[in-house]
Amino acid sequence: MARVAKTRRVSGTVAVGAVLAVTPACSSQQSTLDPASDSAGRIADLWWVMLVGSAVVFAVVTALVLVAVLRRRGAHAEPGRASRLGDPLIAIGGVGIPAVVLVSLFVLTVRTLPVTSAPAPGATRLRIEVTGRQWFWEVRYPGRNVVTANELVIPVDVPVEVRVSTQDVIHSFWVPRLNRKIDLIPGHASSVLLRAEKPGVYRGQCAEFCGLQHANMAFLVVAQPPERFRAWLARERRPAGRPRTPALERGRRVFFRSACAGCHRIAGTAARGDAGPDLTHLGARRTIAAGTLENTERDLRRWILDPQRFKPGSKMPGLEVPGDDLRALVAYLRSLE
Ligand code: HEC
Ligand SMILES: [Cu+2]
Repeated sequence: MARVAKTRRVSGTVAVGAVLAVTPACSSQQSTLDPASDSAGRIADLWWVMLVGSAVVFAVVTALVLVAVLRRRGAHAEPGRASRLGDPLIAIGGVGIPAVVLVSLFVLTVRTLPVTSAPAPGATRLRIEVTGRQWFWEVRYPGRNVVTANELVIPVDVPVEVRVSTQDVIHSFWVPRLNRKIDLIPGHASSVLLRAEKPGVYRGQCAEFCGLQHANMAFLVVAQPPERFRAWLARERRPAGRPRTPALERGRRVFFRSACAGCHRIAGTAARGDAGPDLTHLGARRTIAAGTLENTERDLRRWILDPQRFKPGSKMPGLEVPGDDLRALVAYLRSLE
């Protein structure tokens, strides 16, 4: 007896453990099941309705199959008897119920669509322009002279229009906790609405295969209280200042000597390259290379020496920068806040 009880308790613990192990995955930085906006909430609701509905349909069909198998056992079926459309069971189960299910899903979907669709032009006070590139996201705040990459900072509880376009192939902009996906189609601008209900960091991801490094084309949406957002915007508008120490000055010189300036822009300096992300405020970002690495001294060094190791096929070549120069270069980049 005691033994049985113990086994039950153990299997109960295993079941609870399994549920707990799965739950964090549903409340992560990037889960459609942990919505943080009205639009994403409605999408999640629709998903739950579909999940529960399909579970019920699956259970009923399985039960009917079992009944059919068990009832037929031993008896000889009369061929052709049960398959006429006039048979009420066929009419209800094969036509009536599917029609009700499909029409309900259609109505629910059509009612969810408007909540997730783009804002009317001019309906929001803030617009952000995002350009997809193989394999990073260029982010601009038009009229505010702010350019950054792979990180959108937005004010909490304010509707923001994200206008997307692409410079090369098709990409898709998707922040699962905030709204639907929106495709980036060459030669065509589209929009999606973001409105975060609470401050936080929401991870996004390219959701349309766009080449070798598609999987390493992530980004973050950082939602902040309005006054912090305004302070961020004010900092981002400022061009880079002059290096404050000789070590940083050395880093700046290494930057210009090592071909970096040909591909990267640092506002306030002669670096006006456009092949890679704008580095004017690199130090203020959380990640580098579209979420592939942390924005730390160690990862910056590893990235500059061998980008191809982390993102094979990336448009940034590996560059040989000797140890001391590299240290100065990384310190200079980190000072760009
Ligand atoms: C041929 C063009 C090219 C050159 C030269 C180049 N880069 Fe890059 N760089 C890129 C591209 C493209 C990316 C984006 C890679 C990606 O995420 O796929 C990038 C990304 C970066 C990033 C990450 C930025 C971010 O916000 O994600 C840093 C930092 C960087 N480069 C620094 C440098 C430095 C320092 C040098 C010079 C030693 C340099 N780059 C030279 C093209 C270049
Ligand atoms: Cu992609």
